[in-house]
Amino acid sequence: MTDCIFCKIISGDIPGDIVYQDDDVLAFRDLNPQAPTHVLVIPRKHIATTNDIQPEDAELIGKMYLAAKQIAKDEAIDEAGYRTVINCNRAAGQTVFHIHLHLLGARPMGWPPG
Ligand code: DGP
Repeated sequence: MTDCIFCKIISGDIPGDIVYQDDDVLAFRDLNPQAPTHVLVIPRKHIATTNDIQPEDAELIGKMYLAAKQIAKDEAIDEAGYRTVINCNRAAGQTVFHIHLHLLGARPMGWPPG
């Protein structure tokens, strides 16, 4: 999508601090990190929200989690623990409408989240 910030990172039109990529998934550091490790894992396919995920996207969504697992290992936060979050729509705090898995770690985290 031409007006999507994350599609522009995928196309290289705007820069991203990319930490992982493959044919289906891209991951880059969040511009406004909420933890020492804060990476966004996105599908190359534009999907606006989790409400828009279709049955044929099931494997793609699984690949996002496999990428997150690999990145957590690379960042050495896998053993201590980390959080993965996908915000859906405005009440949950979604501001960029291209689904993204937040991978947060390297600090203690409370529950419930805000
Ligand atoms: P959410 O609130 O769940 O939609 O998260 C959107 C995140 O995207 C937010 O943590 C900030 C980040 N973000 C927004 N624009 C950019 C950008 O241009 N580059 C990067 N790296 N991150 C961005």
